[in-house]
Amino acid sequence: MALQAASILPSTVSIYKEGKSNASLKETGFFGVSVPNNHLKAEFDWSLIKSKEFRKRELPVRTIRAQTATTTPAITEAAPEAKKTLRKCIVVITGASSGLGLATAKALSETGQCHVIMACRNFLKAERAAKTAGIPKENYTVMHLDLASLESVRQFVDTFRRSGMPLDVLVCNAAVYLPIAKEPTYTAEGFELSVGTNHLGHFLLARLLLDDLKKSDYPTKRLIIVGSITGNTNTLAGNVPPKANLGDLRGLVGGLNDLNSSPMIDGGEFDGAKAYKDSKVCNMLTMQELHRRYHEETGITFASLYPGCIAETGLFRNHVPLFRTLFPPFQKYITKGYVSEEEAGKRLAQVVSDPSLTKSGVYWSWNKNSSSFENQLSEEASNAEKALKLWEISEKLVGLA
Ligand code: LMG
Ligand code: NDP
Ligand code: PMR
Repeated sequence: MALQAASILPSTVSIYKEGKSNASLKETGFFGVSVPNNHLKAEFDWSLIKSKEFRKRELPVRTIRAQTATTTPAITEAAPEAKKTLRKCIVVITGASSGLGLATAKALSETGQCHVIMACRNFLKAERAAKTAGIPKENYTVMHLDLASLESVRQFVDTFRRSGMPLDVLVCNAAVYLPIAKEPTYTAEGFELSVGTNHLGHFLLARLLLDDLKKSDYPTKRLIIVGSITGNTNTLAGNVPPKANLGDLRGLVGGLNDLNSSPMIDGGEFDGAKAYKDSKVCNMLTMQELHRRYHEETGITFASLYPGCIAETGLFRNHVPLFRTLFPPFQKYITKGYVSEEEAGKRLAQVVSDPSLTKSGVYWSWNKNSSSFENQLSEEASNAEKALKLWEISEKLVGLA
């Protein structure tokens, strides 16, 4: 049995049909339906989302019926029991003020079925970025989050909860990359900045927001942590020095600063590029540990991904100008690993809302035809023992244990 968008009522929000296999849902998908955007803009009252009454009130809905593929029934024919109504999906994206995060927010907004919380450290920049990207006001909210401060992470969680909005998807996307730094810099709590921001800030955020995700009544709840090929030493890209390596995590145990031991997880000398790649290994290990601990109990889908080499994003803002000039053509014409921000945003948006990507514990990648597939992680990035150790040390560092 196939699903069809049988009736699109004027004030529509979203479609969903529960209890269908991924295979059948795939045919329609969240992206497969044309949404009358102007209706959404005009008629969706986003203050409904904010209100405490949110869960009680029924938002305007589009209906979809399960039926055989050939007939297109009139709206009135829809049997009440076959109707499913759904509010907008509330998606928190960290670092949505540029690059992948912004492109994802835009792609999700364009479905007309999501409201994005842009969790950003620079409020004005995020507002401007959303405006420039053409994201309609009713499809996003900017909230302050500085992942380089655990206090800010806790404050963000508090602000979000006070907004009264449910949480359906969390996307841990923000990152910093400091390839030419000679000396380490630190987060507010004194952790080396790359691992402190990319891993520890997100670790605390994910742990705290897990409770909110559990409470969501949305049909699919997801927690996504952006990974990367460069953290995976089973690839060519992952073998460009310096290579990721967490070692026995002695530097992390010491608190990632050179007062106690070392700013590097493995206890070695500071290297900004390695710290970034190590942080990506942490992101991928954390996703798997979350999956092992919580997937069965909560039904939440945990996923990571490599969206492709988005060679023109702000991630390379700290690299030497020559690198920033040569890197995009190198990736386009030599490695052929290049993707545009727009394409990468669509990929991450799939992991957020495509009904066919609900498998948990997966590291998604895309092939040359832009089809998603489950990719293999390197030995270290899939080491369950290391994931557990990382989890336990991280929870001590962020004050959860
Ligand atoms: C280092 O900087 C930092 O010092 C280090 O701390 C760490 O951060 C590291 O992993 C990150 O980066 C990078 C440094 C050396 O780069 C520079 O400082 C200068 C920029 C060099 C540009 C690097 C990009 C590669 C450009 C290749 C040429 C591109 C031409 C493109 C045009 C295409 C048009 C059609 O960075 C390096 O590690 C680069 C090493 C130097 C390589 C130079 C030769 C490259 C040849 C490319 C082919 C490689 C082979 C591979 C595969 C494919 C086959 C077909
Ligand atoms: P960008 O630099 O464009 O985006 C990073 C975002 O993170 C920015 O919005 C930035 O905010 C935000 N950010 C940085 N530090 C903090 C902080 N302390 N608190 C809150 N937000 C912060 O890079 P990309 O879009 O490329 O990176 C996004 C993700 O994609 C990262 O996880 C990266 O590892 C991953 N990735 C990127 C690839 C690529 O080729 N570019 C490839 C594979 C993975 P602000 O705008 O204020 O600076
Ligand atoms: Mg890499 C063969 C494929 C390939 C891919 C997909 C990437 C992705 N890179 C590849 C190959 C190579 N790179 C080769 C052969 C070289 C030597 C010339 C090379 C170099 C290189 C540098 C110097 N690449 C880099 C850098 C960076 O500074 C970037 C980095 O490591 O950031 C941590 C980077 C990247 N290459 C990629 C991707 C996706 C990056 C960005 C890193 C990330 O977002 O995780």
